[in-house]
Amino acid sequence: MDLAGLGREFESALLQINRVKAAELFERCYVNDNSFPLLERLAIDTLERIGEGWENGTVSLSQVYMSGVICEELIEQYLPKLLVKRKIVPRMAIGVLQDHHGLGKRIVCSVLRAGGFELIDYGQGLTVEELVHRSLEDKLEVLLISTLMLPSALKVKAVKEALAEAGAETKVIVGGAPFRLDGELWKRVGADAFGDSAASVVRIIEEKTKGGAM
Ligand code: B12
Repeated sequence: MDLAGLGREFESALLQINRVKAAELFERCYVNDNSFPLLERLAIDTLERIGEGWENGTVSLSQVYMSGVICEELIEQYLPKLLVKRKIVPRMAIGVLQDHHGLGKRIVCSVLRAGGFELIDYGQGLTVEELVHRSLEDKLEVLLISTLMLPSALKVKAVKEALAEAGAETKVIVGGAPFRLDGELWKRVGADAFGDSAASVVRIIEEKTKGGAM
């Protein structure tokens, strides 16, 4: 399959807000190997290019917004639905720090749930204080933080420090565009790990928690 060509067609369908065409292309990508990671790649790479188009003035904010909405609808339909056995350890939650880019968080959340993991969804637009308070209240072992904007990503440091001050040993795993663009950023903000996609999350959690036992 010519993934680059499919990506260009998908981008054009999104920019024209053509849901039918976008769905048809998504399905074409899916039937090729029945894998979620490939669909995830198609959505992320395309939205990234659209984001760049917005940055250099060739794409409007409404097109960016509608592209995000359409991708969200499509991904929702294709998320892996095969639940095996629920894993209740580690105690885990996910939230978007400061900003309101919720799609990545939603995907990570759904992929983990589809993989049998229990996790709490704290939602988006959270302050450092809210995130820390809820993590302590829920006695989390793993806190997943998604951020799409650099100022929000830098706030992870404050979350980590506040958790340490409170004596919590919660592992903080981060993801989102700023961490993908700067491969060392997660270390600078004191996170315990970084994942570049939803597909990578299960492996990281298993590594960080030795398969659940902390
Ligand atoms: C769609 C989009 C929007 C939509 C959001 C719709 C929604 N419901 O989420 C709308 C139009 C609303 C929007 C608004 C804004 N946006 Co915007 N947006 C984007 C865009 C184009 C795509 C983001 C996206 O949805 N990607 C697809 C998802 C699936 O990918 P993802 O989030 O990266 O998640 C994947 C991985 O990163 C990973 N992952 C994500 N989280 C986590 C967490 C963990 C723990 C792990 C392990 C993995 C993981 O797994 C996910 C699945 O694979 C990006 C461009 C980009 N390069 O990302 C800009 C971008 C993020 N936006 C940006 C900006 C500036 C804004 C606005 C401030 C614009 C404005 N002036 O109003 C507002 C702010 C809104 C707010 N307060 O939060 C900038 C941020 C720049 C910066 N350096 O900080 C970007 C980078 C665009 C740009 N190049 O300028 N945006």
